[in-house]
Amino acid sequence: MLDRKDKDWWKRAVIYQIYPKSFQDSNGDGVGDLPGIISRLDYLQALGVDALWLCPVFASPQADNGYDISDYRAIDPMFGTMEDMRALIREADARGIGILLDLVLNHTSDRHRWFREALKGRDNPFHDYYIWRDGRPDMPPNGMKATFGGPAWTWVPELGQYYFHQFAPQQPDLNWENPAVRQELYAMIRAWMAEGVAGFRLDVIDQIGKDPDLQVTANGPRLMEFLRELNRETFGGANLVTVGEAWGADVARARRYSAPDGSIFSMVFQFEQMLLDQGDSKWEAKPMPLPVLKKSIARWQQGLHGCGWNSLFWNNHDLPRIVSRWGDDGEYRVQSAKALAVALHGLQGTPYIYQGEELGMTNAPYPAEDLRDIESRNAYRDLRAAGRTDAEAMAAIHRMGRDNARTPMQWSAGANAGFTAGTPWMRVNPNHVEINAEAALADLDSVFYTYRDLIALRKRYPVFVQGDFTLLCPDDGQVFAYVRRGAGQSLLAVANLSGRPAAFALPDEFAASRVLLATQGPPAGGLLRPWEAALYLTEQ
Ligand code: TEU
Repeated sequence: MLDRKDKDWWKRAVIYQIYPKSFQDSNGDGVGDLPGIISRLDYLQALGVDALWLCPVFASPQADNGYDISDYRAIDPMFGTMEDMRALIREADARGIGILLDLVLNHTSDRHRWFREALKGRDNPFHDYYIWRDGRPDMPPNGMKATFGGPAWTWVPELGQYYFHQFAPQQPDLNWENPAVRQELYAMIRAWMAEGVAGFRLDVIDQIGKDPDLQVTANGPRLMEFLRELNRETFGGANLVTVGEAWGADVARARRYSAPDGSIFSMVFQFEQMLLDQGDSKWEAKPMPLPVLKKSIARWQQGLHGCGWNSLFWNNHDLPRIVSRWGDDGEYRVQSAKALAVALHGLQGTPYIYQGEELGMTNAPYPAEDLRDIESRNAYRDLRAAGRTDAEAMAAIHRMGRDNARTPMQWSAGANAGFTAGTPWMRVNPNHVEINAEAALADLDSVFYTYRDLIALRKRYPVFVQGDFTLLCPDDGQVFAYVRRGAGQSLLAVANLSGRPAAFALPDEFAASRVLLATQGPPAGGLLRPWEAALYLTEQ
């Protein structure tokens, strides 16, 4: 068990991400909830994770599944009560597991009291909590587009003004230029800290310094100033884990965000690797040769070593399932899920496991009427309007849509995968009869145990946390292999990320090494089986 009082405890931690709506329902309303999470803590403890990041559970009209918050200080009744949250924090803590809350500080719901007040008039004290520009109904201030489609400006006839929203119109952006806004948010964060949370994930945090007149959202002029103030006024010095979501981060920026002086965050989520297989938009597929992915990972590993900290993830609630994306969700599902796990968990940084990843859960190619996500629904409309056929639009959504990750957690082969006794808010993937936690726990060869072993190894061998990074065979199109050296140990990670056998010669340094983990029995030497992966260790 990690002691969260230790400095930088999160460098040794593995964090599990929960999408609360889809994790476990306890009361039969078809929606996951906090008591449901509590009932699954033993499972998470068996896996060995140190903390849980919960996607937003605050009061919300759910236009964007909780990323539209109407009260930051209240739990949405759909998820439970404040008492349930306290019980979750307590029960998780008893198992050595901390709770991370998801802070959405860039925008609120349009149903938040601040926005409803703001709508009452230009002289209302809350009006300046949001970003307004005068104009005419047919002439927005500029052509900025919202992430979920349509313009980023919405007209309010009563005020004769537009408000700015980077996401849906139901998600008006807060005006960070207003010190009162910042102080309200800091006070709210301090209140959650007082409840004993272990840390925070900060949604689209690199957008808070935006300048809509310059058409700049990420990395705006006052961003670093706001981030330092946020740190100082809240979690700075509190030994919490903080991870900022930063789509706009390059290596240099990530170094500043995660600087060892602790002045901003523990780490950020950056998305360079996640953008490599897409063209102009996520709906356009682009081939991604393996060397491109490897070199990108190597640059981040080396770029932050000793002067920053990486987060490691293949999945989250916005991304398609990794076995379907870069693995093989058919014949080699189990083997490819394991190989991808090994490839990621040997790296330096804090690994994140997204619910169901430890089971090798796959994408869910549902028909249009089963789509729940605002982004996918809008994308379908926009792709059709741009001349794509129904089949083309659906293929793009099936490949990249966010609902792939959001189907209910597959606990068992039973009705609704054991997720709910009622009607699930979103359809359960029919493959739960084969892919589920009960089956995984009963099978020592399952993906679950590879994840469990990887988590345990990270705790046991300091090279996982401290080692540097050297990429082997950078141009090999099948094998991802690298060496980590540090703390008197050398770790070799090898993964055949293809469905064909691949040649790989063990480097001399590892001739007398120990196999820490092998996904397909003892490695044969010289030739890797399809999707085979292994970890080797030598100690000086
Ligand atoms: O995501 C940020 C974000 O930019 C995503 O919308 C991303 O661009 C998209 O999924 C890729 O097409 C965060 C949350 O993780 C996401 O769930 C929210 O919808 C979004 O912010 C708004 O709060």
